[in-house]
Amino acid sequence: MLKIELSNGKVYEISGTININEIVEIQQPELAKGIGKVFLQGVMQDDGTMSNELQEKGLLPKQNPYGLHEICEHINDVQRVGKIVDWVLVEIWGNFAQTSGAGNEDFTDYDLLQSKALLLRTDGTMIDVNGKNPVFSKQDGNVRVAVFHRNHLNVLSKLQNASNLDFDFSDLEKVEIDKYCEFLPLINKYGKNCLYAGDLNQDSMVEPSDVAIFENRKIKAIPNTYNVADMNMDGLVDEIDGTLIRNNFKMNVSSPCGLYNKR
Ligand SMILES: [Ca+2]
Ligand SMILES: [Ca+2]
Repeated sequence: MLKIELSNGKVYEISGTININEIVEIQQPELAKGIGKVFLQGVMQDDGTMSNELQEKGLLPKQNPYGLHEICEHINDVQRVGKIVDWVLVEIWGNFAQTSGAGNEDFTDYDLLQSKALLLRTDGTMIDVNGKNPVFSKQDGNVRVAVFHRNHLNVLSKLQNASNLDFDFSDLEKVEIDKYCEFLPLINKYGKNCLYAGDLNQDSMVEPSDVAIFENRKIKAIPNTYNVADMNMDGLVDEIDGTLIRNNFKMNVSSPCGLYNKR
């Protein structure tokens, strides 16, 4: 009896005789492992971890909110998947080229090479839907890693070798700084460098249109739902969220990804 476990978790047993000469080795694509860490301002707690209140309330969606294929059937089951804050989106950018007339030449033009929806744990690490460290197809040359969250400002890594991806965004040294923005792309909260809360329309800036979306959502909000305007992720849209977005809006923060975001 031969037992085979597939990457989707299904297990098959094969009985009978297998002719070894008929077995064909499948060529696996080269893979690049990624080590990722990111913190979100809205859910930081004073012990330096993030809240998983949405998960505790059973409000996290099985289908990721970024339109990708990843699904996690048991996302709200702490015993099975651990403490999960929310979904995040990780993109690998490469083939950078200058274009005329724009400012930040290093990422003015690029190819979006890969996208993955990952699960963000309360300690800031990111895992795939099978609970493993994320793995990406290997690329040639240098790449940047961008991390997006549905109601926080995104972040972009410095150029790095594609074979061993490092997107530990708790370390400011690894983060691309926008030379046209007077603020750093991360905000320190409880000792951790965090993504800014408030980019509800995902245009890589926290600006008046985000506040308008918040106000509109607040009026219509149904308690205990998964709502983009719920930045502290407690299941409610109220003035705790409003204060977060207004404080960041006054700072006019933006991300280097912003002007060149291809999604
Ligand atoms: Ca925005
Ligand atoms: Ca809230």
